[in-house]
Amino acid sequence: MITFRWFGLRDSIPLAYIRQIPAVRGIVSALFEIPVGEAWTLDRLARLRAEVEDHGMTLEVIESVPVHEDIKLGRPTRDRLIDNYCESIRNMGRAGVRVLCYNFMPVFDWMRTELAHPLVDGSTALAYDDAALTKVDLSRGTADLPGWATAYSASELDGLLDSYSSVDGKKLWENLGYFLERVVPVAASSRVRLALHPDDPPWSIFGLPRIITSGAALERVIGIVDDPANGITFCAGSLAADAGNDLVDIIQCIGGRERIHFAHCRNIRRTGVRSFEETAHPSDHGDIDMRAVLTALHEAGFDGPIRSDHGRMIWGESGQPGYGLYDRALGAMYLQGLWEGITGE
Ligand code: DNO
Repeated sequence: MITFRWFGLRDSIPLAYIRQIPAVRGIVSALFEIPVGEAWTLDRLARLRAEVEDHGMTLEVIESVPVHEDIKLGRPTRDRLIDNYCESIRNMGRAGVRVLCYNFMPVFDWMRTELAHPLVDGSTALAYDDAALTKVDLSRGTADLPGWATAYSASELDGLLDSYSSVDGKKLWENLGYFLERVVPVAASSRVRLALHPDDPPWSIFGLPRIITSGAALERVIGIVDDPANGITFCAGSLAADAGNDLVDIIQCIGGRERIHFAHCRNIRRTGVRSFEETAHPSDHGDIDMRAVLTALHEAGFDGPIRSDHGRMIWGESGQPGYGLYDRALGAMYLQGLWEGITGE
């Protein structure tokens, strides 16, 4: 099913507009107002679901319940925070929302160095260049980071980065394992499928460890707790930023074991080593063969939610970087057309 991300009532794009994109029937959303670490209540989740259903669509995915840094750092407070996470999962199950997309990236979620990078057709898109990232000054906290959603002051950021000096990749894997061993059984009994999002971009930034960067890493994740509830989000654009990642191969391996629970399908063009620009969704605009991706997903038995991902800014639109209406709607239609051609549905 083709889905669309909606940032709740604070989103400048109303559900009524999303409903008018012919392909889209499912919504991907979250409770953005709940502080990280607190449990999500059934009441709030049920209200979100009702809001979506009132507009003739279904709430297919929660993206994301953020994982508190203390869990990633393995601090003693993690047990209480994991209990809260489990409570959010139980309430998702009770509210009838079946897929939870989350990530395990230290401090920063997705990262770009440009939010309005000009493309040849006159549109703008998000872009990343490792050389530019090394020039970003973190002494003012996150103030100089383009589009970064979670604001940290200089001292908060300093403290966090400092705490990670004792957490390398190995430790981060251990902490992920500790988390999964506790949340997966709860997800399984709540009939919620966990879908870990790969790191974006899939390499270390600012000296912080990043571990969910390749097919091998995703395979390792699903092996930590061998349960269908322990799955992944297949994010084409994130994984493709590293030319070493063979998307079809990854889908065949993870999808063949029925562990892909959600798919983000956007395109990118690699502009150098550790450097890329986001493009329009169709295959001939970037480095990703989208038909091959969707064919592999279908052949692996995937029939879960798919969403168009970051869109360019086109037709004079301004809005949240990557999350305007127009280009994501074009992407949704393209994905639906490909999917129909491949599956007949
Ligand atoms: C970026 C998104 C990510 C994603 C999280 C999942 O646009 O794909 O921010 O939502 O990493 O937890």
